[in-house]
Amino acid sequence: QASESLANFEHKIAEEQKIEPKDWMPEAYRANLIRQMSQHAHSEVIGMQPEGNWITRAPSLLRKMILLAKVQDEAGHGLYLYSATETLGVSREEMVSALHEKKAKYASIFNYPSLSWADIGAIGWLVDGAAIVNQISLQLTSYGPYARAMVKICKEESFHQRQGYNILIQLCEGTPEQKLMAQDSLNRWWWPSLMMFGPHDSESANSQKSMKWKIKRQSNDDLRQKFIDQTVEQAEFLGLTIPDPDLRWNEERGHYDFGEIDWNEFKKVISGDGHCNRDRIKHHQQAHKEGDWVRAAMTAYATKKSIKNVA
Ligand code: FAQ
Repeated sequence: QASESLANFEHKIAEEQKIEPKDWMPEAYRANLIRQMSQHAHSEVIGMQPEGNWITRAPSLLRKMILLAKVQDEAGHGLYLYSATETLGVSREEMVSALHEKKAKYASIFNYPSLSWADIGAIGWLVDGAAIVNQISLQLTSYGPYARAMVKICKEESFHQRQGYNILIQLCEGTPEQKLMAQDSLNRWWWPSLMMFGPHDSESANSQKSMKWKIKRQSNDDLRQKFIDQTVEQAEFLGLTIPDPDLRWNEERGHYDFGEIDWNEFKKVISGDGHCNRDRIKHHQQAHKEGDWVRAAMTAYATKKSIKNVA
């Protein structure tokens, strides 16, 4: 029976068919998906904080409305992803507790502070830009609910990326001080954006299994290279300089060569010791606590409604 289920599962993976919530799946596949998807959901939600920080200080009503909509979209992405993860048999409470207890990670990038308005441009351009490269690839992931969530999320991220780039175009066409502000943001966000793709393939503990089961479709290094190749030209258009003296076109490879990432910094940030790790978790814990009454009211309402329906 068990070997038949496994053969069926492997056949579906080989044939590019989606695995659905009620299908049999190896426990390690389920656990790996819960790990990646819940961390993805946490990233979307924690990712609201650096931008939320600028809603009250956006330079115009229009920019404020756009930013507000974008941050709300991120909350929505978190919700799709939590719901998709729940189909694997884990509860939202368990996932949030794992985040609060620092057992579950979230994208390292959100532990950097957003210091200027230009950072909101850089987050949209680079952080959403990197997220899209990764998520386009995940549209083809083998788990159905995850793949379908990615389709909608990618469309919205695409709007986010453009709004960020648009902020930077405006700053780069502005005063010399504004252009300097844009360059300063690029200087600070470039390397952390490259870290979003994770460690080198040779160091990536989860990749082998994830690639075999088609949870991941392209490797960390391949996606990072794709992001760099498409972003260099965008920086040139803005007239900004990417802070990497080793960055140059390699005719033979047909890709840009680039310098080494500071992996010590990466490790430090993912182990909880970045600029903002403590603040981000503290803020989430506080907001979660303040939302207690909303959850209690919703539960009470649902109970009342179900009693009425029975009557
Ligand atoms: N940050 O073995 P691998 C967004 C961890 S969405 C923190 O290579 P894997 C939207 C990794 O978890 C951004 N931790 O891991 C937005 C593992 O630890 P574990 C989020 C990282 O899973 C924009 C360990 O290192 N996107 O930004 C990072 O095969 C603007 C070893 O690594 C996703 O989550 C990192 N950068 O590959 C929102 C996409 N990299 O779990 C607001 C889905 C690695 O064993 C504003 N996720 N680690 O304890 C993925 O594609 C993969 O999980 C990777 C990592 C590629 C991130």
